[in-house]
Amino acid sequence: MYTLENLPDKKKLRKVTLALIIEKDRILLAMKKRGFGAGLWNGYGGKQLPGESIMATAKRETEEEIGIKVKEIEKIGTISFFFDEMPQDKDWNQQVTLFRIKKWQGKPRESEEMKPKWFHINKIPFEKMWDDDKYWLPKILEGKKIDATFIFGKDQKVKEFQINLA
Ligand code: 6U4
Repeated sequence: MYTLENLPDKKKLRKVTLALIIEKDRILLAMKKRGFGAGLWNGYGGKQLPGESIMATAKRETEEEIGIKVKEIEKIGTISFFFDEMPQDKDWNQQVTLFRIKKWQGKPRESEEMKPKWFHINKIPFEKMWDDDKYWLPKILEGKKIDATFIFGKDQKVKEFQINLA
């Protein structure tokens, strides 16, 4: 069982990206249609490929998943996830690098993996998102940068967490 005081080396975690578009009063989320987090609204992103910078991963995955061309992107945080209850053979533990897309071209469109949709920032569907999002996303909406760690226990619920401002 993981605790915040007893975690494996974060450097060894598998690296993935998560990107968001946030405007004055709205945010573009996307419904994950398959794989990790299917059925949940989330940012767009995925696994870093060998030899690829993490920023290039964020751009590529966003383009693949919601069909826009990313022109300007900024790193806004890091979140490490550890899962107590999952089979250890599958690599559930992961480190997400979080990005905000500041300039892009095109119109968000549905792909095989995700279906994008704009939400008012006062109507974010936290009950249909990963359980951790309600803890950290409000800080991002306030313009803060974060360095966070989440430990998931039973039923994919957050058991313990820490959010540092970066
Ligand atoms: P493929 O191989 O593309 O089917 P898949 O298993 O669907 O992979 P992938 O690579 O798309 O997963 O990556 C998972 C995505 O989910 C990344 O964008 C990061 C994001 N993610 C993972 N855990 C999360 C969590 N607890 N909260 C959250 N996003 C999470 O908000």
